[in-house]
Amino acid sequence: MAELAVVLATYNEAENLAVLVESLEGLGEDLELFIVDDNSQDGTRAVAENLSAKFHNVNIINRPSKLGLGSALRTGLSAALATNARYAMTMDADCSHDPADVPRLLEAVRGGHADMVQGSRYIQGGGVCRWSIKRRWFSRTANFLYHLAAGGPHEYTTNFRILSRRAASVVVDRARGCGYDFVPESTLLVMAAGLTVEEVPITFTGRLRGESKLGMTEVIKGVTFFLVIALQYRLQLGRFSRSRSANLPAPD
Ligand SMILES: Nc1nc2c(ncn2[C@@H]2O[C@H](COP(=O)(O)OP(=O)(O)O)[C@@H](O)[C@H]2O)c(=O)[nH]1
Ligand SMILES: [Mg+2]
Repeated sequence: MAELAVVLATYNEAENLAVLVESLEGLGEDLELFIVDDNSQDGTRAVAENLSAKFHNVNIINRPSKLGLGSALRTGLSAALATNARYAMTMDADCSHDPADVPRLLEAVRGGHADMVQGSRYIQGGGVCRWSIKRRWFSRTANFLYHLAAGGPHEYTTNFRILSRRAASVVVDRARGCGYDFVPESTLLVMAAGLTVEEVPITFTGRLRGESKLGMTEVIKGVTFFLVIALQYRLQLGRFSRSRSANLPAPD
């Protein structure tokens, strides 16, 4: 059983995946990797198979079609929980998240003060590179609205995070979002379950190669969906958190 199960959702990441996996393997941490690929058309699957042949801890979950980032992360987190790994991590597979930051996130979660430790761009010491002004503006505005609506952390849209087993179970059991909306929703679910979220500053470097799959429809859908569940969360916090937290698995 590895200490940390890493979930990498991939859709057309053939040019980025090997760079990322080689860096993760070079960290010297105790990892088990799960690549969840949605029938990418650019040869990602072949890259993943080569990596799996090279590294015994690389597992591949092939899905028939593009079912959405959230759906892929949920599938990967379920597989991570099934391994009995102590923690589960998600990160983008396009090299936007620096593997060199993983030990800092891991150190923070090992400290035991939080059930979810996330790499945040929008706290002191964090930042963003290689992003257009427009993309920065969207991201900042969405996070400002999310923070205003739900309180909690300064960032809700980071997919670079480590979850304890009980936080991962909460997310797998309760999240409804299948696309990018899954990311802020899961932060909210972890908070609603009465679990603590800690933020560690990261510099987000933007994708190495290829195109972003985040479209405007996803952005609008994501913001609307979040604001609705944030309101629900605000209105029903007591009921929502207490009735559900009774079913939580025991702490690690
Ligand atoms: N399996 C799977 N992965 C996805 C899907 N959509 C996005 N991804 C992956 O999710 C991560 C973030 O996507 P990206 O396009 O970089 O979004 P951005 O960073 O917000 O621009 C990348 O690793 C993508 O390959 C999907 O429908 N299925
Ligand atoms: Mg990206």
